Amino acid sequence: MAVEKVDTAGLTDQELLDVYYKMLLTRALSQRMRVLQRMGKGTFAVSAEGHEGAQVGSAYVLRPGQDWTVPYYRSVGVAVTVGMTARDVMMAFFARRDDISSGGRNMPNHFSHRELRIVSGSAPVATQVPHAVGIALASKLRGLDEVTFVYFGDGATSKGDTHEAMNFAGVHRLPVVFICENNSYAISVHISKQMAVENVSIRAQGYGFPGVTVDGNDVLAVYRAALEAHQRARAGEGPTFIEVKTYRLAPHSSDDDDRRYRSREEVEAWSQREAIVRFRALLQELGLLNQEKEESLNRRVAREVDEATDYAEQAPPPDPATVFRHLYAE
Ligand SMILES: Cc1ncc(C[n+]2csc(CCOP(=O)(O)OP(=O)(O)O)c2C)c(N)n1
Repeated sequence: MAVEKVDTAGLTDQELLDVYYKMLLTRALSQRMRVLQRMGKGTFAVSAEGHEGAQVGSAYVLRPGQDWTVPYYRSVGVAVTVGMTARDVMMAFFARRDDISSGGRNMPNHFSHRELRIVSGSAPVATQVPHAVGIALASKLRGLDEVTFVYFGDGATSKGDTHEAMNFAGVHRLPVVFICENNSYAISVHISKQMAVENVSIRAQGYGFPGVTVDGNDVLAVYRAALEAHQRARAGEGPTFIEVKTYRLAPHSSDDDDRRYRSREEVEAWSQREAIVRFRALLQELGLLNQEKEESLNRRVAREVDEATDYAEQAPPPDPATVFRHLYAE
């Protein structure tokens, strides 16, 4: 039965289902890469499991090809929301010649796409944050209607890069939105050892712009906060810092064993209230999702991930003769 009073943040029924589909695709791609890495078919995997609400909810605001997206290694959901395909993600995972992000040169999950204006980060944590601010400065100097969204984790806020970038963005009132996916851990280091504040968003005050904290497991709350920040940036009102509180359900990466520092009870408790579970319940309540629709969405996602995996697995690797390309002048 349809429910009238739920605030769906102005999204149409079709858009709500599209958000859900992108969350499912993010989950399935993340899981597949983890499994493939364990099978020895890939070098490294970073999962977005648990971060789907934070990533899809915020990136859904972006205008692909117009706004700039500066993701980090966990941003599978950001990449697919802005328009990268399952195939694009898998081609990078298998480090293939025709990988759109780097031609198989960079690590997996260093998303990059020229037409979609997704800008690759480097592996050192937080280096993408000043890059994003530089892009926003260029947009402002050119008088263009462009907004930059930059993504990073709570651990990245301990880096000087983040503070310098936020300060510069505040001084120049740049059209940039800082999105911090706070999952309480920087690999094994708990947030209580990173900061003495309850909400990292409070730090935005020190740089002269608003900081908000939202529940990252409520995808529509994230969308609303991102929309407001996007509108502020477009109106010339400067940056916003959005802290999205969430939890990663998988280890930090394929090189991590999270059983060493998190209890299974903690992981289980968060998995009960994670964004996909909550959004599914809401869509059911709204009468938009029944068992049949859910199964058909799951089949679509599985097909896409299977097809992308097969395609990328069979695609050729880069030609070894090009190994020095982009490193030295040729
Ligand atoms: C400068 C630097 N130091 C350390 C690392 C190793 N490293 C990679 S990710 C990471 C943790 C980052 O945690 P956070 O920013 O909270 O993001 P999360 O992975 O939890 O989403 C660390 C220490 C690195 N890549 N760069």
